[in-house]
Amino acid sequence: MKKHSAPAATGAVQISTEQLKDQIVRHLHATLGTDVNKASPKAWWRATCAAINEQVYDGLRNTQRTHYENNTRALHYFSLEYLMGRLFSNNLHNLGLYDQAKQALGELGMNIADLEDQEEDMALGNGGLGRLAACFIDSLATLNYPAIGYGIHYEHGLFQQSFQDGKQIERPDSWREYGNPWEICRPESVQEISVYGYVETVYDLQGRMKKVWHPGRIIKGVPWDIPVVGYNGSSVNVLRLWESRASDFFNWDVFNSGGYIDAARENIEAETISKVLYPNDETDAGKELRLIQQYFFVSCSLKDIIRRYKRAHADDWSEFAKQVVIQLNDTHPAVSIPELMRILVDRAEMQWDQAWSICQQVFAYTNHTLLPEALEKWPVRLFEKVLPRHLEIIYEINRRFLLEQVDVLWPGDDEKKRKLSIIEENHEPMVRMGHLSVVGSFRVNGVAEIHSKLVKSDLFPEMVALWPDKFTNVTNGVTPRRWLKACNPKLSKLLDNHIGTAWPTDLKQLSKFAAFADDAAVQDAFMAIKQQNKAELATVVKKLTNIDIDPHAIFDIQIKRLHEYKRQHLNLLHILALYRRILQDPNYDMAPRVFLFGAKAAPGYKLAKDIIYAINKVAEKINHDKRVKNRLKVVFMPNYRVTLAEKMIPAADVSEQISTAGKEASGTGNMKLALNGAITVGTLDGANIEIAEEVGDENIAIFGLTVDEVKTLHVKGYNSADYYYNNPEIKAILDWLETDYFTPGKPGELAAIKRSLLEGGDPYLVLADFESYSKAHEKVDHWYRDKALWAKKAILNTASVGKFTSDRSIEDYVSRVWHLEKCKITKN
Ligand code: Z16
Repeated sequence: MKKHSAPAATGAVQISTEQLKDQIVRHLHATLGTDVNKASPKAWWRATCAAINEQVYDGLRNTQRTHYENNTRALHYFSLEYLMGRLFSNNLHNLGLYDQAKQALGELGMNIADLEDQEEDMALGNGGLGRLAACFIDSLATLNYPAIGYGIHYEHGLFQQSFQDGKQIERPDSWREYGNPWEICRPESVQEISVYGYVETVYDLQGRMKKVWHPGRIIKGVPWDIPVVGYNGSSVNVLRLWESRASDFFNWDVFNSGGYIDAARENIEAETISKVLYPNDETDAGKELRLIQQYFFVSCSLKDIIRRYKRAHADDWSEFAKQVVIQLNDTHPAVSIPELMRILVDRAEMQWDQAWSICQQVFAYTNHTLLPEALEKWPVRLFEKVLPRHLEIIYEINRRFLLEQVDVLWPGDDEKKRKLSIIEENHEPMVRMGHLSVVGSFRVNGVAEIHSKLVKSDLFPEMVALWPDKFTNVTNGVTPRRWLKACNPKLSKLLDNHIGTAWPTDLKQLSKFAAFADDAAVQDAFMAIKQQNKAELATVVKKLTNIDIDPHAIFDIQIKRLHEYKRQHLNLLHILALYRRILQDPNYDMAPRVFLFGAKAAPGYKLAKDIIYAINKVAEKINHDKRVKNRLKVVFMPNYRVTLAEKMIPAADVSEQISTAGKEASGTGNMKLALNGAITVGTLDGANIEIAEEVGDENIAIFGLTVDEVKTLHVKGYNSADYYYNNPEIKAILDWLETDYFTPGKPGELAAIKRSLLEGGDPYLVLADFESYSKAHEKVDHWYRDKALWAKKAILNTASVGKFTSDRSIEDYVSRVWHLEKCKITKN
């Protein structure tokens, strides 16, 4: 076996273990007001965070000074969501101090893992889109790109999930109830923003028309900065999150007029804006508060950017588009486009054409979904009430677009105008945020090859005809620092020993590991690590669910938001099929399997909650059925979140990526699982297609209809009942769900799933893909029985997915969209 000694991380922080111990103890005394012999684990955690922050803040100061001195062009990432998880071990790893901190704490009598567990997840996001933003800001800092993330400082992140008799219960997430050691309040940078009111048309002395917005409400935005530490002591960038407060100015007014109670009420209303994250992924809630959230953070952020720009350029706007690029993470921040127009035209008194030219050089838009129910539309009526001036500006953007673009390419074609108009003219007129984003951006990207193709062909074909070069692809990625190095330390060590230690920032290096795929000793080491990770997960499962699972069984994992298109119910039907086969044939031969789920359902999504309930009820029955003889176990992990993902992913044998082809834009869990050596059972959808290309057909179990076949089937007319009547196994399983077998004394409780698949027409083609899915699982079962074969496939998965580092995604954005320069940070 080739050995590489780990070189001292080049840019890593230099500090001795003794110094680190001293810092921790000093913070225990001076920051926490306690002592080594009586400090709680929480106090130890906070003291250690404070010690870590001493190193972080050095990097932060150096980074901000270097960027300022070099007058760098910077990327501004606008996102309603950042799913950060915990920062303790992440910051230590990126500073190169994890092992040292572990040692220091050990010598102080503390276990680092216990301290890590003191931290609440920072869950300011729903799922893939929010976690992508978190991986991207990690990569931006690691690659030394000047960048800032802007978002909302939600008081409550994504709800906490528990189960009561198998049903999802939501409780509020109060992640910072007792403070958050990673954030810095910056009162010197507060902003004020306006909403509501009316627009007045006035004429100046030269007779020029001007629009004056008289706002109805003024709200204060208070910024909280979270330092984002690059790997190996590179840059420390900032995530700036805005918290809403009542404006002092406005409150005094009401207060003085004697309206004390009214003032208090306005306070509450202002603070409501950043109170809670909307828990819907991929459905447009369409609520007034949500629009205000979007506008609030966008307006604060643009004013922040402009304030910084003006420090160097005063009122000279000519350099603005050279210094500033803004990435819109989905359409959620698309109101940025009319807001920047308003600032330039109404405030800076710029000509429309010049302002529009700046906008079109500054904004770029990432599309994350094709699902119609996720595409944001705001009723014109609501827009007018909340942002009357912005609606006028959108009308003007639209007027010029239809006249100068659409009518030029398709003269007199009203049908084209109707389809392309930013305003949907129906019974209730709506503002189409996707159209606005495409029109206002210089680049539009999808998040995987197939998805970007479908964005062009199915979502915006006419926009492509107008601007063919506007559209591009950037396939998603994940940070290997969190999703391999930190979460799977044993596998990381094995990789260090065989391929060297450069892989965390150069993930293509993993391909060198392929040379060991047939090496029996490496196979054994690899599988022994998987076995240990599974044993550790089994302990977590026992603690959270009281279910005993066997670490020698196949760990088959589906972790993602609960959605019909993600087809957790297809997985469930297959589990029922296996159970039924076992009951019908007591000697049914299968490698023992544990099916693990992790998923939150949007609180208002009835069928998603029904599916959770069904999985829990089926699990209860199967797990207690002696006849199963431990061949089958089903576990629904409560409160799936980043921290739980970090424990499940390293323990996965099988990765379930089973969306209906064409529906999952990319997926990123698929990448994390393959990176940790899980074999994918998946459809040819999203990034699965690119994973299959990288790992090779023999190292992935692909099944189901392709995108083209799905389209053809829908055109032909899909009749799910055919599958029900023609496949006795499907019929038996669906009928089973209607009985009281899984819900004793309460027949029909699980019938909603059957109904959606039959009367509901099975819009996601679950029954059409069932047989092929079942076959794929039989293949996986056979592979697993051959230990060496499985080990080889698992190793080749880890070795082949270097493409899916978020560092590569960021480099793609830089060359195709952002055109940034790296900025090496100097120390002083
Ligand atoms: C989200 O997480 C995604 C799309 C969307 O419209 C809204 C939310 Cl909250 C996901 C996609 O479903 C997933 O395929 C993709 O990998 C992820 O965004 C990141 O691009």
